[in-house]
Amino acid sequence: MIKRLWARLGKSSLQPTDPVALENMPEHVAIIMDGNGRWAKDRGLPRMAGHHSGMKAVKRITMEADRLGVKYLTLYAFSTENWKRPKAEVDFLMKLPQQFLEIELDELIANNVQVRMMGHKEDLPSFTLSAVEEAIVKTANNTGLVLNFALNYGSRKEMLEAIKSIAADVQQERLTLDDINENVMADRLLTSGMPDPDLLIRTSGELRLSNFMMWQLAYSELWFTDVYWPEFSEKHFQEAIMEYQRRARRYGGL
Ligand code: V0D
Repeated sequence: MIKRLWARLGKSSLQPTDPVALENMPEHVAIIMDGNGRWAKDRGLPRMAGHHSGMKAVKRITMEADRLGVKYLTLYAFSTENWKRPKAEVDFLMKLPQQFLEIELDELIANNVQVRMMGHKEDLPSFTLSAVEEAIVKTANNTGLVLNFALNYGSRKEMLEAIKSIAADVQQERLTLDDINENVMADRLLTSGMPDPDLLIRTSGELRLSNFMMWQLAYSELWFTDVYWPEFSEKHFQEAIMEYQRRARRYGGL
């Protein structure tokens, strides 16, 4: 007997006969949370209102991922390129982790969620980093969903650092050229110890990776929607997962 979770019927293409099959869940879902600024602009609101509304979607999708049994949820919150935005916007964004955690950390703990961060810590303001690190420490012994925030993250930088660390080991004769393989590389990426994403979701209609997890997404299913991130609902998340479950995953084999 196959256990199925029936999606509520809404305005999407979801049909009442389309179930999310709980036995074929993606283990790791990664999301590019795009369209917060555009969502605000369409409503005549400042971009910051879009970012704030996007935070509510983070909460919503985290809870839904947990409920469905997803093990890892990686969210692209701030890229290494986002520093080019106006200073006022960057300043606002850097306050969001603390704001989010003040409101949500207790419930995340109650739900056994593990908060993690992937990115380059050096350039982050100390109040941002300390809020995130406090959440990481407080949830380190939890065993449920891993909620991994990509914060000041860039895939090229991540790969360059991995390559430099391998080169240093070769130079110091701790490794030879023949020792270098995909596992050696994967172990030095910020996702070391995590499985690769099974599914990438990008909202707001852009069809690019934008320097996000380029090594790890090599075999992932990609799912794009025009929906802006602040409007991304549990129903849209289920839709993405159902599409993932429908696709034959062949890993380039036969
Ligand atoms: C703005 C949409 C949660 C994307 C979501 C600093 C853009 C809302 C966090 C967060 C952001 C990060 C780490 C953490 C807890 C929460 C967050 C940023 C932007 C960039 F430990 N939302 N959120 N961080 N936005």
